[in-house]
Amino acid sequence: MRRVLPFLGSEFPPVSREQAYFEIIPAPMEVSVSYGRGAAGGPAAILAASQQLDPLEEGSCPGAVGIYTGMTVSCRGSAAAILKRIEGRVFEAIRGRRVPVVLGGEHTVTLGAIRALHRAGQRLGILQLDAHADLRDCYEGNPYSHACVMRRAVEETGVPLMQLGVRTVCEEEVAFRRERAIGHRDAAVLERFPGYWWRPLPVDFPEALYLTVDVDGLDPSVIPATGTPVPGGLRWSEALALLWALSAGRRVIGFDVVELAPRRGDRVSDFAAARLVYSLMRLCLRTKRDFEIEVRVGKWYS
Ligand SMILES: [Mn+2]
Repeated sequence: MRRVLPFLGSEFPPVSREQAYFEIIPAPMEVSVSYGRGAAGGPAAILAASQQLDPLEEGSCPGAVGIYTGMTVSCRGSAAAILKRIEGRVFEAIRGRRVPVVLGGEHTVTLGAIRALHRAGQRLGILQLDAHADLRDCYEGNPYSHACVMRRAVEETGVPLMQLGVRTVCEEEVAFRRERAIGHRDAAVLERFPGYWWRPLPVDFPEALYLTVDVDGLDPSVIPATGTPVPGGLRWSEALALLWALSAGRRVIGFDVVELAPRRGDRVSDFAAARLVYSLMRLCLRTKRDFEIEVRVGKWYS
């Protein structure tokens, strides 16, 4: 584990872990990258770019509640070992009543976060913004590939899932969506029927939400630096409006931003990803009112 630049450390004095509302967990995992490489550089690039953010985000100041940036999770060893470390760090954050903010790394890191929330006894639903469904059973021989992460999460924990902005799927994924009644508002549908965006989540969708944002869910013109870019994604303001609309009346209890693969000379992508993190913090605080997570401490293991 190593120290990194604290998120928005340029604007806010450091807070202790105990005082913080948000805990940033840098997780530069890159085991299963299938096309472009570089996701391991994502967390450091986001933290560096965050130094250029302004403290005000559309009139509010999310950083005022305290952002603690934890040590970088060691991403050496097997996927199983890395996921266990991420799970431990996320569990620690929620046990301390902090909102976990995981920075990837490949999308697989999300599985560690979902396992931790599930172990804590938190009933939750996932909103996933992504170009891909990530519902394959196995990809390139690896069940922990980034192309399989949401399937693992659903199979292991039964968590309800809503997919947003997807625009490339395979037959196996379509079948799994049907079998598990996975909600999806794919990019093509959003494009053709914009009104469809504003439909609230199903009434039985859990009140507590975890957001997983694969930066390739946005259009590659917004964040080009990602391993598997796909044209036809959401624009910046569309993506945020969609997440705001769908989380209305619900609580966002944690989130991740994954798959930024920074490239030399491309400051647009790094800064957009950092701003995305800060915007999502603002979204979390909208629903701060009754932020509580029930944690069964007895189930904690070290
Ligand atoms: Mn993904």
